[in-house]
Amino acid sequence: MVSALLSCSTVDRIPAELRPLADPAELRPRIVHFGLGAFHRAHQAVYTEAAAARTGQPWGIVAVGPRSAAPVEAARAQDCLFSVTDRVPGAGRTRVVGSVLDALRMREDAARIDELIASPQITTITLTVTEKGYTRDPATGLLDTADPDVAADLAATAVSDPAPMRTVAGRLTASLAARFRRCGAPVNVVSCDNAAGNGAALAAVVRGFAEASAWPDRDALLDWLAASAAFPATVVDRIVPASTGADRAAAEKALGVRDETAVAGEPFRQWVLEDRFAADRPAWETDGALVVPDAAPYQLMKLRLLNGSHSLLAYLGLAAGCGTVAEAVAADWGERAVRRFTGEVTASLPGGLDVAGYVEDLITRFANPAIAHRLRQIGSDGSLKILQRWLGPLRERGVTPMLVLALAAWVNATRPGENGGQVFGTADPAAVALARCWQHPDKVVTRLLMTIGAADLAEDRDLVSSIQAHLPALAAGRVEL
Ligand code: CS2
Repeated sequence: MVSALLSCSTVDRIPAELRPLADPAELRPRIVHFGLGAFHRAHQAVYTEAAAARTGQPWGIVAVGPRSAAPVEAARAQDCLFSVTDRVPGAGRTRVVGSVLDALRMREDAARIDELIASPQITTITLTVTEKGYTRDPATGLLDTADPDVAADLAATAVSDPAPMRTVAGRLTASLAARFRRCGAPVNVVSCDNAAGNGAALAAVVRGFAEASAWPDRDALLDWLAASAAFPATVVDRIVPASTGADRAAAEKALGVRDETAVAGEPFRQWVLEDRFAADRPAWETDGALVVPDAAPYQLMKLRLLNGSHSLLAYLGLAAGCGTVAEAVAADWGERAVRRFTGEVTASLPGGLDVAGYVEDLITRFANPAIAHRLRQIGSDGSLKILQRWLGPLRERGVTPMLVLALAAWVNATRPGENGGQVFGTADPAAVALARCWQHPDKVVTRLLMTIGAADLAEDRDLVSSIQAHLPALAAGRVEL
């Protein structure tokens, strides 16, 4: 028999202790979130629900799906209720989260998003749109006005009744402009993506869009943004692989109702936020978030150690035929690779951090056998991720052996595969340009580095030849440390 779908009308069928901490009927839309993925559900939605339950304040989220309709429709079919399972070896704990109140499509529901963001009842906007969602020029880190979608959105600002925006930069800035015009109330705009200086990066993208827009009031808008919109830096951390049928089946077993939007992740979670807010926000710290004067040391540690090692394991592991992070870290080279890599990268981190403890925890987290985190997922969008994860330490502290091996492993994974894709099935917004670099195998390293906006490194002959030297072994599936 097919069980009923999780929704407000079936939630009382699930065991009482697995029901939402805060009753969605008591919550109000006060946050707009861009990016309706598994990570948001298992991270900010969990913290926000706990903060609402602990303080009695009605913090609810309206989540916006920037691209495909499917996640939005799946969420709405369940009144946006979803379950989160904490995965530990041999056990798991599932419960339903009720902080997401509605889900909208960025293009089709543009008017509603505008209306929400323009209203003073929304005080906070959060984002998990991944690196590519920022539409930045990799070489400058600023808004890529040459991107065809950004250019189309900018052109739309000249029209009095603009077509719905295609990019998050366009929608967010246009909705902030509506807020400025209609109520002018201060607002927090909180990037929750993996990038160094993510708050400042997002602020630059929004300002860049406003500056390049055709809005007659853009100068006043820029002044308002500077005075009334806060863009704190944050560090978000929780390993949450893309959900699978097995995750949904496990959720159904625990709940007794079907949850097509179930997510599962490791029990560990962390959220560090720079204490830079212009308006009300949930008391996320009641659920363990850290609100600190300077998030940069935490950001660098997480990006360079955790995400840096993740990408390293992804490209080495894919070359060696591994499927998941747990498999890669268990390979005879896996743990050694993480230890050497983090050992080298530590020199690029600020002092006073417990790096040794962090690395030990990292190895345990990566090895969690209850989490099947696909290397193909982590290896996707590498042209953007490695800029954040590897190139900072390389530029600041110089070339080290593991950074060279890491880059070689990424180069190896950009090889064109069958059906126009990449050889290991990873996806990348620059896949076509990366594949083109392989038309000249003797120059491939230089061309790839140029393509990702790292012209300075492409000119470093020693670096290029050291990377090149690793390629035959990697192409043959050997990881040589
Ligand atoms: C991963 C991250 O997919 C990836 O590139 O490195 O999603 C990672 O799992 C999270 O940042 C952990 O907090």
